[in-house]
Amino acid sequence: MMDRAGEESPTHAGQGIVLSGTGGVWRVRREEGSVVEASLRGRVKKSNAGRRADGSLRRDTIASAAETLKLAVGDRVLLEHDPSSAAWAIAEILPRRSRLARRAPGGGQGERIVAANVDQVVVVFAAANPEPHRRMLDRFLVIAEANQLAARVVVNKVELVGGADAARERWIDYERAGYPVHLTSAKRGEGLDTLHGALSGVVSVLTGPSGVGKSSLLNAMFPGLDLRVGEISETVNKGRHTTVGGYLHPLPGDDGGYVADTPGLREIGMWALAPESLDACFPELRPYLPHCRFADCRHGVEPDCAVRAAVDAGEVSTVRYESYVKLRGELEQER
Ligand SMILES: Nc1nc2c(ncn2[C@@H]2O[C@H](COP(=O)(O)OP(=O)(O)OP(=O)(O)O)[C@@H](O)[C@H]2O)c(=O)[nH]1
Ligand SMILES: [Mg+2]
Ligand SMILES: [Zn+2]
Repeated sequence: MMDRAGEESPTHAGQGIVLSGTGGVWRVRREEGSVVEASLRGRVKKSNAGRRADGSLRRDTIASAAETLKLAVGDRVLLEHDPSSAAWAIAEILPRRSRLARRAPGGGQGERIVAANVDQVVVVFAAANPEPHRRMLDRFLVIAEANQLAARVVVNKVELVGGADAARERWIDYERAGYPVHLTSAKRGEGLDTLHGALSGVVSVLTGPSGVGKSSLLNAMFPGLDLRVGEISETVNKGRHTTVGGYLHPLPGDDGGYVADTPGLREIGMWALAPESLDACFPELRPYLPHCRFADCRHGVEPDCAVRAAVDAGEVSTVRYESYVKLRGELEQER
């Protein structure tokens, strides 16, 4: 496009989805499938850079540096292309339909957005090597619930504990709580068809501790992704993550399917989740909540607690209930 001075000006170049980036250059997948590197238009590095000499605000600084940090993988953006410099720019971030956020590392206040426009969270653990950590699984599920995202559980490496049937009983609490549970072996190629089906056509965040086989599962289901797989002895013992940074992968041969393979999240905070909101983050407790004697029941020592009664009657898993009590205590301490 030519403007009056005969110079080419940036043209609108459709929508894209952010695949990766760290604040400077973002890799954006355009609608027809090509991937371009784009900068956020008008990104300002200094706080006073947004004003002209006469003091008026420059239009191109609407996106401030702080907003830049909020751009996340999965964001849908409007692109511009400058034909003279061949540069791509992100002109606008489209409204998000959902997001997965967690607290910033190091216990800071700022929330960190792991991914935007997410349909579901897939929490991956290993049946063994590394040993599964149930309390950590419960935390991942609470984070999904607190973000109002559907969640499913994958238990990988089942061949190490005698196969899927032998492993199933240990995870029955999660099925009873309403979460789909996939028992898989990336190594043996077991349970992958159903999981593949669950990932098709939607945006998923795959998360879980380091070394459980997240990248291995994705490689096994989607040949062509070629994700890096780490040696367990290295990654687990030294605490190094094989997967670096968040990255959204378009699923090969699957139109509309994306998976964010996030590095094993070490610090999983609850980002100031109000203690009373924890109730609703345990789906199996929901039917009992209206029946406690006190509306603000903490389901601990209170009399006539319907939740405790359900635990005593074997209707709610004792282990999950204990997780609830522990997390509730932590949230109340943070307050
Ligand atoms: N026995 C067995 N080993 C597996 C299986 N899946 C993966 N592994 C091994 O587990 C180790 C870790 O696998 P990765 O796929 O790198 O694990 P990850 O979850 O992506 O780890 P991070 O990227 O560090 O978060 C590798 O040595 C894999 O070969 C499985 O089904 N059975
Ligand atoms: Mg990985
Ligand atoms: Zn109660």
